[in-house]
Amino acid sequence: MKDILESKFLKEFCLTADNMYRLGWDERNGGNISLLLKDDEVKECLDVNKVKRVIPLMGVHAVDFDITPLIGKCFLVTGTGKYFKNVLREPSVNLGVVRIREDGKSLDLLWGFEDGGRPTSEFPAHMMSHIARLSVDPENRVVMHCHPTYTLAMNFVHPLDEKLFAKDLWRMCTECVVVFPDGIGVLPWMLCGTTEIGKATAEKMKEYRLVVWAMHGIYGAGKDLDETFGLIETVEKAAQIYMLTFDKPQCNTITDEAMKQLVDLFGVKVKDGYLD
Ligand code: 2HA
Ligand code: ZN
Repeated sequence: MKDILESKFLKEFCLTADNMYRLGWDERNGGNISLLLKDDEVKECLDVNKVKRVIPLMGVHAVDFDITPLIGKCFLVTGTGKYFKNVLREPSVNLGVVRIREDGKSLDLLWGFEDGGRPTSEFPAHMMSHIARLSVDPENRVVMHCHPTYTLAMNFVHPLDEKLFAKDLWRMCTECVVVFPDGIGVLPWMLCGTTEIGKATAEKMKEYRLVVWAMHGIYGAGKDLDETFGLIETVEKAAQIYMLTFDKPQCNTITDEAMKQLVDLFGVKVKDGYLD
């Protein structure tokens, strides 16, 4: 059997977490990632009949959402309280592979969390987001949460209106409208780690691949780690330019007309009603 540490998915996961840390998106234990694994990826490097430990689905609260669509699925996920800074150096402590059990209330640990750890406190939000994304895009495999600096900064100085937020980001870099033409969902400040924020995020995820948690961070979803990372990276770049320019006299902008030309050129469908 292949060593999981040599598998492409684990290596990419570790490098992604490391990049996120280096970019300053994941201070301390901030942020979390979950990757839905393909059956053959799992079988190639793990004995699926060997369960190391059974972990309750919820850390503190009772299970109050329906995880049925994900029963039997395996996820590679970051651990609660773990630091992105350490993922690359010590993956088997900071990450785990878990499979959703038949009862919908617990997880089989197949690998990792070697110090007795468990999945991120945002596991419910991740699972609900996977269910929501998979209902609109069967290819979706990644949910990623982090605290990118400029995106957060922008939450303090920009209205949290979804259309205004997306359009101001689109105006900051030419390719933004092409990278996230569906816009960006925005949630008000809410208590994290709860089923409520999980449900609200998942509701937005039916419509958007990006959801801002105001004054906290961002959620991204996509078919692989690169795509999801790239979405958040693009938003963060735009937010940086916004923060560098918003309070200065403005003399140039990217117009709606220019953005229309871009979406036509790249053949993407832009959110209805966003471009005049
Ligand atoms: O897991 O980022 O939102 C740490 C967090 C919680
Ligand atoms: Zn967070």
